[in-house]
Amino acid sequence: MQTPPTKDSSHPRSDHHRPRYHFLPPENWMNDPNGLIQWQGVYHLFYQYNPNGPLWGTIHWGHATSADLVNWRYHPLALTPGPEGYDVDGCWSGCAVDDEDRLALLYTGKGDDGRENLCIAHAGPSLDAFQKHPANPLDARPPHAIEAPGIRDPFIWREAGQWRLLLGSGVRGEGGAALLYTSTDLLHWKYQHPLAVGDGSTGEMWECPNFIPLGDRNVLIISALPQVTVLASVGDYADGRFTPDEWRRMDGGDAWYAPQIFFDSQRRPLVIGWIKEERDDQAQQAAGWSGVMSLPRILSAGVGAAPFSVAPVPEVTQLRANERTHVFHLANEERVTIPTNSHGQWEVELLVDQTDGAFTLTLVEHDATLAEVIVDLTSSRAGLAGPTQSATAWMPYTPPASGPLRIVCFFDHSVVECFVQGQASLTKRVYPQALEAVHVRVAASGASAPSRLHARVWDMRDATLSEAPQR
Ligand code: DQQ
Repeated sequence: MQTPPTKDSSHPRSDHHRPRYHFLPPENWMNDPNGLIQWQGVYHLFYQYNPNGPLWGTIHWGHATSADLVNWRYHPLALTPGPEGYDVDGCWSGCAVDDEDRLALLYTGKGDDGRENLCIAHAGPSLDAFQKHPANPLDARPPHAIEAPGIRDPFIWREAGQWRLLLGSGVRGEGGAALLYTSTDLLHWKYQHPLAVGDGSTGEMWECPNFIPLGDRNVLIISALPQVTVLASVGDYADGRFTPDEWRRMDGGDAWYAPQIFFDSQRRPLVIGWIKEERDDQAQQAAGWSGVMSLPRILSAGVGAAPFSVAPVPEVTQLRANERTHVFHLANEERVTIPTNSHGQWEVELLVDQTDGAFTLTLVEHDATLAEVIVDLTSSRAGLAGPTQSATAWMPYTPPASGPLRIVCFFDHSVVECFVQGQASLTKRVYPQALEAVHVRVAASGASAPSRLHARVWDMRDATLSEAPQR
């Protein structure tokens, strides 16, 4: 069993753009979260990982655990490609389930023939060693006529005494698809039909499908290719088929991808996504690491215009320190700067008493814009712009029935995660040269009355990311 790389390479840690309270491995490349599960009280996060360098390739499953979703321990690598041909080119994304009291990982084996194979591995007693099943690769071919561009990223749940499996795929000439299979033993799978097929506007290939009940409806989440965008729709589920109401972006930025969702023991639907780098390969090579997980978020059924809501888990507040409060009365077209701190780790909460026009929260380095959250109060939508691009997506939110609008932004060296009214998320990467020069500037425009602004700023402590004790 390979162990995760030791931390003798100090240079990933010396990169001032490396986050300190978001999860990431000690070094090298990480992409999708996999196998999210709370097992005997402990949260497990597996992840797509290249132990050989900071760019995508030779994909293994890394493994970490947490008692609180904030502080994590690294464990030995859970899945390593090969030596069998069915996963020799990579152990791609998948999920974790309770297989009669054994932790089982269902994953995508990338075969030496280029095929994507459904595979299963079981944990030994320590949960630090996983045994690939001799029945691999499992037979989960869809009918040939579908001409699927891929079959990957198993997502599994129990229903009516059976296992149900979704594979991310597509139907040639139609669009992305989530294919539905059933099984009684996790080894033998029977193809049923697509749970849902897109009409082409949602991509040709759906990666990483996630499907859960949400309130009294269901929600399907997909990572659409070639757009590389996460879409979700609430809809009706009957007879193994899902009818979406309307596909919407799940995050208003372009950096958040391939999320996975799971229910914890409190029955909270928790979602973690991969926050990609938005700097080039050369910069990632030089840094020695790439990719970070979003803060865990809670998904809930929306109200009004927003069909679902996304908010950070409350556990994150344990990292807050040194609360500062600022109160401003902001005249129309006026802007003020809210000081943050010099070390690039902070959270700001804004309570905004403004009912029309627009409110903008701009992350600036000295005077230069790094990112801009624009809240259109008149239409109740929020967007995320960059220094050279305007907002690409507008996320609807339901305004408070009374009282101020609440905007929360987290900054962690190069990660920006903002949440509007605990409903709409906006995620972006920025790479400032001088962390001490990064501040928040707020402005009101088109407002019919001055707005009152109540701001709280906290320093955020480092999360603890440590090696698991040797057994
Ligand atoms: N990443 C994995 C695939 C998945 C894609 C490979 C999404 O299984 O479809 O690393 O980022």
